[in-house]
Amino acid sequence: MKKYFALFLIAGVSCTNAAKEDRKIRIIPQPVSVVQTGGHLRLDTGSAVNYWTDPSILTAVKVFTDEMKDGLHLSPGEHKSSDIEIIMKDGYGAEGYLVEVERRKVIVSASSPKGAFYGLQSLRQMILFSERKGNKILIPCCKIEDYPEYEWRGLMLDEARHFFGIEKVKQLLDMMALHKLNVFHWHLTDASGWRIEIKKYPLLATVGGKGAHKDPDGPVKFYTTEQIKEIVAYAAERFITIVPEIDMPGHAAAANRAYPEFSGGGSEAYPEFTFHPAKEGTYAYLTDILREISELFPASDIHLGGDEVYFGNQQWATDRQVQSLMKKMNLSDLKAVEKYFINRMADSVKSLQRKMVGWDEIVDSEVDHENAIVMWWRHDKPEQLKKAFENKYNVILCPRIPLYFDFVQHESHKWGRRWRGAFANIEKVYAFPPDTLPGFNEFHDQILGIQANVWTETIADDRRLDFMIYPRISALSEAAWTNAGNKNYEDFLERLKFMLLFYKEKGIYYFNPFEPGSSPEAKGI
Ligand code: TNX
Repeated sequence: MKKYFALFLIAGVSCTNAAKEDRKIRIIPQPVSVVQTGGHLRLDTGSAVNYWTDPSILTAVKVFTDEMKDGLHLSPGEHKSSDIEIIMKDGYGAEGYLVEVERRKVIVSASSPKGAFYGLQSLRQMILFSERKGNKILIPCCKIEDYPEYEWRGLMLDEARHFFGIEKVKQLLDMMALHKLNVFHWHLTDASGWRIEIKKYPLLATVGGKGAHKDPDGPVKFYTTEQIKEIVAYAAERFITIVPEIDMPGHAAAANRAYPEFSGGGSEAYPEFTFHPAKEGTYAYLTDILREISELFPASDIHLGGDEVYFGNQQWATDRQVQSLMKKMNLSDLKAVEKYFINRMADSVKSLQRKMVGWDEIVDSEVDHENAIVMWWRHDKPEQLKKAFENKYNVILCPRIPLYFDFVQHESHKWGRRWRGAFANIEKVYAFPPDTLPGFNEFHDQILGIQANVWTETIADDRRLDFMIYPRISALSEAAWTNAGNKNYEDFLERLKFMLLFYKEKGIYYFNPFEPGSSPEAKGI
């Protein structure tokens, strides 16, 4: 922190008592254009937000005013003289906005409620990170034009290996919204646990939900359908889409504990790892599950996994029914069986009027590119990214390095993954995506966006979860939102210092990249 910033707290909001010369505007992710016009606006605890011009933005305003409650007491409603005015009009795109801070008021203009919400989130950061005098907040007059670089700005949380629960997920959604991240990919099923209630197959949750990674005898933990609805609604109020993942045909051991009749067996290291690819009943069962999923999640996409099937498909080779399926369908090897399975389930997803998302293995299964989105995760296989592009898939970039947040972020960290020594420090996250990725320029239109994945084999509690997500989430947001030409790591770090204060205020145990020693590594397993 530069020395002229003395920190203090007002009504629960961290801010800076900055010196006169501090007229900076600090927003993460950095907007497209910020022009300061001189002078400042004073807001105080009685400031009002005027939204009567358009009731469609009611949710966006409500979330904003609730968020500001700790600091400013902004009251939504029809006020004669409004301090913050929101205007809906054409020309700002699906997610863009214009914020104009004048001496007497702020005007947020947008073409969609989502854009208005993002304008308010920028304003929220300006309020949090601006100079204060008593109960007055001085916001520099300015004009901010903004829209995102990528439409898919995702974060994935694996709650199958370890379960964190509603409150932690809501906090994560809050923090995603603050950073204008808009897709929460929820990894709800894996070998260690099945975390979502399915009415037609209740044992999935009550039997499959038992235990956690390395703790098979741990308590049963899952989300009820009511809880799922609550979280989906909470996300929607923050303009976040939740894309659920039901992993198949591998990573299915938890489901197979509940309904062993659909197991396709496993390997020594990965017992009961797969669904059975040759039983008609498997497809009916999984389609029923996806139907319930589609009723719970309004997202246009459902993630089917499709990764690492070879970890545990050995028994397919000797299974009598798989053998006869191979003969009948002329499938020459187990890769062909996997392809058959994925395409059957892709058809199910299509019949539910949804698009499938899958890990980059699905490229080899040649699912219809019109109905599938590929997540490129194997950073050691750039050729798979190229292949996805060449086969016309829309792609989300989430390579392990630097976007797997179960990888360590500092040389000194002991728990968590590395790849031949390499890890995922904040600078690499920030610099992503490099234009040297294969096909990056040629196929740029097929890149929907970027996503970080928080796998939790080594993350067993909230403290470590925080430590792995923060502050990399801030770097992720700028990587996803801000155009490459507008990114500047040094400047980001200056803004990040303020964001760290906000994390602290929220009780988040973040890693401090400025002083690694001040934030000892949270223990993993
Ligand atoms: C690979 S990413 C996996 C996950 C693990 C992760 C650990 C992917 C599609 N599969 O099952 O949790 O590595 O980093």
